[in-house]
Formats: sequence, structure tokens, C-alpha cells
Amino acid sequence: MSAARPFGVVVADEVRRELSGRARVVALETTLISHGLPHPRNLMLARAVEAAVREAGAVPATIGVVEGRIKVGLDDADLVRLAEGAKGGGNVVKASTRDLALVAARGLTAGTTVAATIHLAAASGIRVMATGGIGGVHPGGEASLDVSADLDALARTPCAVVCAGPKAILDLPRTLEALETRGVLVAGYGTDRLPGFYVRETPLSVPMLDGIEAAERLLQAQEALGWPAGIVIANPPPGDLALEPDAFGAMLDAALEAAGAEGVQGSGLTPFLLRHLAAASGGRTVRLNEALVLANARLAARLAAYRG
Ligand code: PSU
Ligand code: MN
Repeated sequence: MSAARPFGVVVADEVRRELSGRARVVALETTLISHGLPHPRNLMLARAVEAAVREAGAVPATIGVVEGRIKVGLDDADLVRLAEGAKGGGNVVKASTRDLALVAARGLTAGTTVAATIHLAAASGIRVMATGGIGGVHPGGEASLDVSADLDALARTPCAVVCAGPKAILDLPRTLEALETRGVLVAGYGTDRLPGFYVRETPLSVPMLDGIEAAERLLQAQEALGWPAGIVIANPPPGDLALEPDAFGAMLDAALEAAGAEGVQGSGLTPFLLRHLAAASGGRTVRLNEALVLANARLAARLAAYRG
């Protein structure tokens, strides 16, 4: 057992050096690798995202837990290990904020959600992270209380999260309301409509950021205020793969109906819906998911590397 090893967060040398210098670092989450995308494309994406961050002039800090070691900055063997989670079998788990201590204490391997990732990023001095979509209020969440810990983590963690909006299978109006209650701003990057992950825009209004400088000014204003919350920077998904709202709505309704018919609920619901959407769209939703994660990582890297 690992009882003799002290607990703590292991920050990779390259990340540590960068943080003590120019601090151009982008944090990346790993639940989307371990549980969000099929193997081996998830591994290819994890590598491609790190390369995209480097190309844009920043240092990637992919965050996850490997055999109980909480790491900020994974090496390639760690990525290989975490990507195996998508093969199933349960030897790679999903860790949100609640779970971090448990996986560390048990020596488990885990992909970290947005909530757990921003906690570890901010604690290490990283102020920007990138992902595909954040969690939020699930349909019916007002009764079931199935509301992602991402929302509460955003409320108390000063880290900007670049994403394509909340995961499309969520209740978006209630997710925006819950973020407002928690003092978390959601801004649109180049848009005044909330992006909806698979669709470029939803009817929901958000303040627009017209470029990197506007985004950086917003982060600086927030930092100056001392308000402890993160900011969500919602970047519309790439137009060539994004779905039309009506077509997506019909696909989602069919997926929800199938889930209801098969009695799928709880933590199994999201993977079921994602698989259903992938099949119904001929794989397009998976390609779109990959493309938007890459685009978000590039934008986060430009933000991290921006110096007025
Ligand atoms: N968006 C995706 N795929 C994912 C996730 C988001 O397209 O796998 C992950 C993120 O890590 C997010 C998490 O933080 O799902 C939210 O999970 P929950 O609702 O259980 O908090
Ligand atoms: Mn949940």
C-alpha cells in the first residue's frame, strides 16, 4: 500500500518553471478523456490538445490522478493510462471535487472533472483552463438535485473556463440561473447568445467579448475586485461541424426517449445520451466534440499567452 507516501499535488517540472516565470499555462481536464470520448480517439485528442496549446505559445497542464498521485501536468504514459478509462471496466474513475481525497487515499486512477481540475489549477497558480463543456443542471434537476459540482466549484475558484457552453444535454436556462445565483459570469466569445455545445447559439443572452483583449480585461477586472469566482468564456463550436438547433433538438428528444424507455438514469444517463447522439449523427457529434475541445484549448492558450 502507499500509506508511507505523503499526500499532495505533484506539479510537473515544466509547469512549475513556467508558473514561476511568464506563467503562460493552460489547465486541461481529463474526465472528457477518461469518460467522454471513445478509445483510442480520446488519447489522440489528449495529445493533440497539448500540442495545440504549445503551438499557441503556452504550456499545457493536463490534470488527473494516477495511482493516487494528484498531478498537475501529466506525462504521456499518464495520458495513455487515463485514456484506457474509455474502454470501460471501471479501473479509471471520474473524480469531481467530492472524490479527490477518496481517490488519493485509495491510490486510484481518475480523470478530473472541470470542478476538480479548476480547484487544482487555481491552487497551483493557473488562471485559465479549457474543456469541451461544463456540467450544469440536468433535466429535472430542480427535483432530483442532479446539479454538477462544476457550478459550485466555479463560484469559489478564480479560474477562467473556456468551453463551448454547458453540455448540450443539460437544462440550459436553469444552468444559467444557477450560475447567476452563484455569482459566476458567463460571457460569449464573439457572440451575445449562449453557445450550446453542439449548436453555435441558443436563444439565451450573454454579454459578448469581442476578442482576446476584452477577455483579458474582464479577467483582470475580476482579479482586481477580489471576487473569488471563476468566469465561463463560452466559445461557439466550429461552424463546419456544428448542428442546426432544430436537427439537434430532434436528436436529443429521441435520445431522451430511448433513455426513458430503457430506464437509464443517474450517472449512466450522460454516456448513454452521448452514444445515442453519436450513432444518430453518424459520428458527427464525436468529431464536433473533438474539434471544439481543440478550438477551446487554442483560445485558452491565446488568453494565457496574451500580454496587452
Ligand atoms: N462535457 C463533455 N464530456 C464530458 C464532460 C463535459 O462533453 O465528459 C465532463 C466534464 O469533465 C465535466 C463533467 O466537468 O463532465 C461534469 O460531470 P457531472 O455532471 O457529473 O458533474
Ligand atoms: Mn451529477
